[in-house]
Amino acid sequence: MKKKLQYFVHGVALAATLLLAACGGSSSTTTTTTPTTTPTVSAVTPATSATIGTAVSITVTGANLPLTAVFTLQDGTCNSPTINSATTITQSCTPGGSAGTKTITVLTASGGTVIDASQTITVAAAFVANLPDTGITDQQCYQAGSNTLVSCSSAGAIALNDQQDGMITPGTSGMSYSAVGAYPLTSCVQDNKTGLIWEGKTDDGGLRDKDNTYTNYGDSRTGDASAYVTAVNATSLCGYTDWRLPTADELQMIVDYSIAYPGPTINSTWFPNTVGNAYWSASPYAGASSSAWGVNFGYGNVGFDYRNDSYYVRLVRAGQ
Ligand SMILES: [Ca+2]
Ligand SMILES: [Ca+2]
Repeated sequence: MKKKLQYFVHGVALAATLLLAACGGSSSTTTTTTPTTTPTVSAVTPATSATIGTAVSITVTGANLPLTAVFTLQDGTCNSPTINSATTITQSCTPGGSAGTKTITVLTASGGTVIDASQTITVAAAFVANLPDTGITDQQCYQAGSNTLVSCSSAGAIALNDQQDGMITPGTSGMSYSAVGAYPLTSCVQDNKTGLIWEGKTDDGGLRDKDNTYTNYGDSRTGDASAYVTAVNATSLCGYTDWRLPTADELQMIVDYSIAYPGPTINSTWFPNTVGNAYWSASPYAGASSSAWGVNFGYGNVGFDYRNDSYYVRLVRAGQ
C-alpha cells in the first residue's frame, strides 16, 4: 500500500514536469537559455616582465571564473592558486624553455576543460654572468726561468705550460661593454659579460672627478669612500641609488692586461678618465683590519694597503 502511493506520487510529479516542459516549449515569450555565468578571461599581468627560471606571480582577471579554475603557462610550471575568486586567479609560475611569447591557458579546474587560451606573457632570457677576458695577448706567455713575457707560440712557452691564457683565448675580444641608455660614459657603462654597471669618471672638478681620492675606513667619515658612496647615491647616478664600492675581484674584472705599465690598464674608450694608479675595493684584508684590498690600474695588480691611505674610487652596482 505504501509502495503504491509512492509510485502514484511519482507519476503525478512526472506528468506535471512533462506538462510544464510542453507549456514552456510552446511559449511565445521564450527567454534565452544561455547561463549568465559563462566564465570569461580579460587580462593577464604582468604581461612582459617574466624571466626564464625566475618565479613570478601571475594574475589572470576575468568574470564568472569557477573557484576551482587554474591556469597553466606554456613551457613553464605553476603552483596552485594563492588567490581564486570569480574575477581573479593568482599563481606563482616559473617560466621555462626559451625566451618568447608564452600562452596562458585557463582551465575550469586542474586537468579540466579550457576556458580561455587567448592570453600570453612575454618571457625574457635569463642573464648569465660570465667572466670577462683578461686581455692577455698571444705575446704574453711565460717560459721557464724568466719573468719576461714571450710569444705564446714559442717552444719555451709551450714547454712550460701549453694551456696559458694567451694561447687559449688571446686578446680582448672577450671583453664587451655598452652604454647605459642615453647616459654618457662619464656617468656609467655596463660590462656585458658580468652584467655589472660601473661608474664613469668625469674631469670636471665635481663630485665624481677622476682626480679625487678617498680613505677607506668604511665609517662614512668625511673624505672616505663610504661617504662618497652615499653622496653618489644621493644624485641617483644613471637613475640608480644602489651604487657601492666594488669587491677586489669585481674591480680586477675590468683590468685589460694587454696594456703595459703605466697603463691605465683598462679600455679607455669605455672607461674614460681612468688614472693609472690604485683604486680602493670593499674587500677587507684578512691579515689586518686596518688594511683593505685595491687594484692598481698602472700595472693591473691587486694589492692591499692601510685604510687611512687615499686612493681613487670607481663605484659599481649590480646589473640586470
Ligand atoms: Ca684570455
Ligand atoms: Ca680633475
